[in-house]
Amino acid sequence: MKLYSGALSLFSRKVEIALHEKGLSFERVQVPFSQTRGYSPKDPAVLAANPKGQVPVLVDNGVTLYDSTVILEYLEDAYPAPALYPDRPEERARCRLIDVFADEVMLVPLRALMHRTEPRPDDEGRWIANEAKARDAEPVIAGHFAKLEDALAGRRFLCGRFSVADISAFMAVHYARRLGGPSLKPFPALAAWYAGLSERSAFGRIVAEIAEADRELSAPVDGAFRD
Ligand SMILES: N[C@@H](CCC(=O)N[C@@H](CS)C(=O)NCC(=O)O)C(=O)O
Repeated sequence: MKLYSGALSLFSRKVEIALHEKGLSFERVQVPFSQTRGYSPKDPAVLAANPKGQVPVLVDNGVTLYDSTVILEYLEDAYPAPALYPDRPEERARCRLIDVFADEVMLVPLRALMHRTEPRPDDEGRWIANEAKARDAEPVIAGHFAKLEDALAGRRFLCGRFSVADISAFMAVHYARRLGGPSLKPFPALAAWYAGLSERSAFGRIVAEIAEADRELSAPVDGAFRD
């Protein structure tokens, strides 16, 4: 199995956590990335496999797939144990909705924070304008944290047992923290869930690898991982 991945790609790291949780070994190809040039030059294999030219791309048993959500569903079908989706259709659907919430809804305000890991522009006005957008995005992220807090009320995991919903939501929360987003303090259930997942070996390993990639590739972010 081969995974085309990015060292700071939230979606690639989501797939890597799932592969580790399932105990699957894989060859990882890290595509080039820099904070100034983004994902370039593009790996020809990624361009051939994905019309969007994005990572992650998974190649396994003659199947080539893109999009982290599609890849996770394939992994579940091809390698069912341990399961990363609940059993009951309603719970499976809920789990998929949380995955979409993390990937597509939480990502929107998170994007506004991403300029913080880029080198500070010479033009101070540009930095101030970017930072104003980031500040506007922070309460939106806190609102998303509140939704996860509600979903976690009285539960250890988001969908009954540990699932893809936890992986996807963890990645969005982790990126918010990495990018100096809102504190988890007002959200005790979310904070406990986040701390508990961080102790799983698959998560701890990826969190450490992202931190190492940040030391090499990213500008330090004020307020990262506060509280
Ligand atoms: N919905 C896709 C999003 C993938 C995505 O946005 N990948 C980013 C890295 S996190 C990428 O390759 N960006 C490069 C580009 O868009 O050119 C997924 O879940 O895999």
